[in-house]
Amino acid sequence: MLLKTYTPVTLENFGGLPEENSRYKDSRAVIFPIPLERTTTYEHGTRNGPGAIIAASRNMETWDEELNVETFAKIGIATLPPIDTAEGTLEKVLAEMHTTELALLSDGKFPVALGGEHSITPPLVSAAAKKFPDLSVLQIDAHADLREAYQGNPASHASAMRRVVEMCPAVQVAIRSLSIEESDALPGLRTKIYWARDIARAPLEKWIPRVVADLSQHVYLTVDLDGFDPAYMPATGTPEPGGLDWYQVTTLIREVAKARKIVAADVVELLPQHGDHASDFLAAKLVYKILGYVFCMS
Ligand SMILES: [Mn+2]
Repeated sequence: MLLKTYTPVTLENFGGLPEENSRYKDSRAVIFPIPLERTTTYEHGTRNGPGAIIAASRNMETWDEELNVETFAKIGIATLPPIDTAEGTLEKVLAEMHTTELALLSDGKFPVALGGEHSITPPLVSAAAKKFPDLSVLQIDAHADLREAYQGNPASHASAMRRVVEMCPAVQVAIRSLSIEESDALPGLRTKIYWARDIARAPLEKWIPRVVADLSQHVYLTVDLDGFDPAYMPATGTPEPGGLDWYQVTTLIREVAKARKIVAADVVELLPQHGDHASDFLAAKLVYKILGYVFCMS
């Protein structure tokens, strides 16, 4: 029985939302925290990403000044408890993610997975591809992540998009780092790359409509936060110079949401740093913006 004698602090949900706006049953969006960190190769700590995003989101203004909407009040945003990624084999954890994503989509929800490392994306995409056979994937990332395997592991973060393009076509935006092996493999892979060097200084109207045109009707969105320039987003494990800024990324997502149906998303690779709150807030606001663009533009 619930005590009624005091006002409880709300649970650690995204946005610090009241219970009536964060019930699973009534929410169209569901935050799915996945603190996976198994194959990280450089700086560690991305397991703390989901917690930092949710903590920042609880101090975020929930009125969207661009869309003139209180997004959460219109759609409801539920937050699942983080999935236990520390116990069991990587295969078991990936299978649980896949099953959960499939269940969320079957319930008609819009899942936003919070990473954690980029290895979470393939099992989520495979769930979305089961529901939406014409699915394509829009990836914003510094890294192509197209290695056949990395350090002997085909489920590595560095192979995430290789697994994805085995399932469905991809459009990769802001890419500026790949290996010779990936470069050689590119012509045979189902992917279109928008190199950071070609778009970072180009007018938005020169490239965003082309990205939209390359996507199918149903789109899975994966944002590796290192797609942003490290000046805006220093808190990642493998930062690369020469990335995109806030308005480039959000305008791209807005235009895709207008012309296509984004059916699920993930935001991955935040590596929270002591004293750097800006990165956590950027990630939190990006998640909220994605929901605004997907649900509140018409
Ligand atoms: Mn990356």
